[in-house]
Amino acid sequence: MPFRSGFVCILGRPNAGKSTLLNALVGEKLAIISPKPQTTRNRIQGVVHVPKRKGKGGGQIVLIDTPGVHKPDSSLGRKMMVEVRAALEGCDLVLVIMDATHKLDPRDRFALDLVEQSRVKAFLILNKVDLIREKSKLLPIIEEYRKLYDFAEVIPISALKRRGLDDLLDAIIAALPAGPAYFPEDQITDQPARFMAAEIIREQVLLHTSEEIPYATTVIVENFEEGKRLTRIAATIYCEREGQKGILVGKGGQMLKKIGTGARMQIERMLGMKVFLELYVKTEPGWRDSRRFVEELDWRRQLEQRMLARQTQDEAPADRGTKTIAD
Ligand SMILES: Nc1nc2c(ncn2[C@@H]2O[C@H](COP(=O)(O)OP(=O)(O)OP(=O)(O)O)[C@@H](O)[C@H]2O)c(=O)[nH]1
Ligand SMILES: [Mg+2]
Repeated sequence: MPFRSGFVCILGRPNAGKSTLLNALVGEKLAIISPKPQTTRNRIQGVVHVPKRKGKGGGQIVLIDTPGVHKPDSSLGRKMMVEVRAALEGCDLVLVIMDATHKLDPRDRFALDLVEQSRVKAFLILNKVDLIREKSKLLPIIEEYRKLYDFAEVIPISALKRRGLDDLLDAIIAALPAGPAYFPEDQITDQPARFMAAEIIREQVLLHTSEEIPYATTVIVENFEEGKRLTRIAATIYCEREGQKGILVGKGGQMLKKIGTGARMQIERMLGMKVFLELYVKTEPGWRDSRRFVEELDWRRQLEQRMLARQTQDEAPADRGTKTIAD
């Protein structure tokens, strides 16, 4: 039985459970999750190493979680949709993930149009079936979706309760071409720790705030110094208005403290060491509509810029005082 491998894009509307599925299949928390739609803002790669099983060959699945498909109305939204399209490009299979508790509506059609344009083989993944008591209710939903698109497989799952995931893994492996392992066994993501820390902070903001604040907020890690026993991180939470800043800081700094403590504990778990986290809040009016600002949030771009800066530093007779290990 050949070793199979390939790139698999997880696509669907906001809040369908894409990131929950990525984390469940990889077995690590790579993507942040929240009950608020449009949590994920960029594509997130996670590698699943599938060992050989009885009668079944092994393989490697490179999953790509994406922002929820929506019609964008800001630079941030447009950038999110660019990320969705980039993930679709060149993938071997798309998992179209739908919330089985929702009725089909035109926004689902919009998501399916993207798949149709990409001409990639697609599975329909009906998620959140743990919330459906009578399983017979799934059949008409499946019928409706099948009328809209010729799915190669339809698989009901609960990403949250980890139900149906073995069947899903088997079906994915069977659909992939014979090929090499693209990544070594110990690599499960390409995301730098610096970016994951920013996301963990943003998740705490999503958890503790409401209304427009989750959407008007972003986080930039300004400094990430990894020592032997302690990592020092300084990050800024950007919002759009002074009123939002007031809420994020809270009375006597209470809210910022809550966000900071929650984030620090999670980052410590991720890095396996103590973390000293400094958090700042700044206002940047209209940042979601600033193409320049939104572009600068892209960690792939940040990485390139830091590498360029390091090269320039290396070329100059530099003062090598503090070493900043960014990733
Ligand atoms: N009951 C139930 N809830 C789920 C399941 N999967 C995800 N959720 C919940 O659905 C919400 C959204 O989950 P996410 O994984 O963040 O959804 P997403 O599709 O990545 O959302 P965006 O990043 O906003 O596009 C969270 O509150 C999850 O806990 C599931 O199988 N069952
Ligand atoms: Mg997500």
